Amino acid sequence: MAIERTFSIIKPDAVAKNVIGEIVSRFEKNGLRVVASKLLHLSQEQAEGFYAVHKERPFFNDLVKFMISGPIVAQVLEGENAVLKNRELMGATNPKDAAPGTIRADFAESIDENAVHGSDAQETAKEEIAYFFTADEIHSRTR
Ligand code: RTP
Ligand code: MG
Repeated sequence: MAIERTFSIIKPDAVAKNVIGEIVSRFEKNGLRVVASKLLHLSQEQAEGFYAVHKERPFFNDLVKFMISGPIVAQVLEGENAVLKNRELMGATNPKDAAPGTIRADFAESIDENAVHGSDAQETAKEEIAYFFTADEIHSRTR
């Protein structure tokens, strides 16, 4: 199976809860490797740009407000089937629907504050990675 990359955000609620390490540990234990990582506090413009696809949705303003409410961890994860694997580890968008043992079931409080973001397809992963990282900030094992 091909090695893929995906983009992950540990959102402000999870950073505030001090569970960065626990979340990263789940990635590592499940065959995903951190190949780029930065802690940052998004500006409103950065958050609006990242979530531009949701611009017309009713939750857009609240989402942006939440995403700039504190620092986040932006990461590139690499591994077999990385996009899908990360989505499985994250669990459903609404933590109430998330399977037991998933990151959102264990660390998220609500659909608005749901601990993590993960790319939903290989194409969006490429775009999201490029939004946050330059090529020389990514240190692939396979390079
Ligand atoms: P993400 O992009 O954060 O990985 O989450 P996702 O694919 O599971 O969900 P998506 O549909 O892309 O929505 C992005 C984020 O917007 C918030 N949301 N709120 N109140 C609502 O109905 C609602 N729907 C979505 C969530 O925080 C979701 O993660
Ligand atoms: Mg999404």
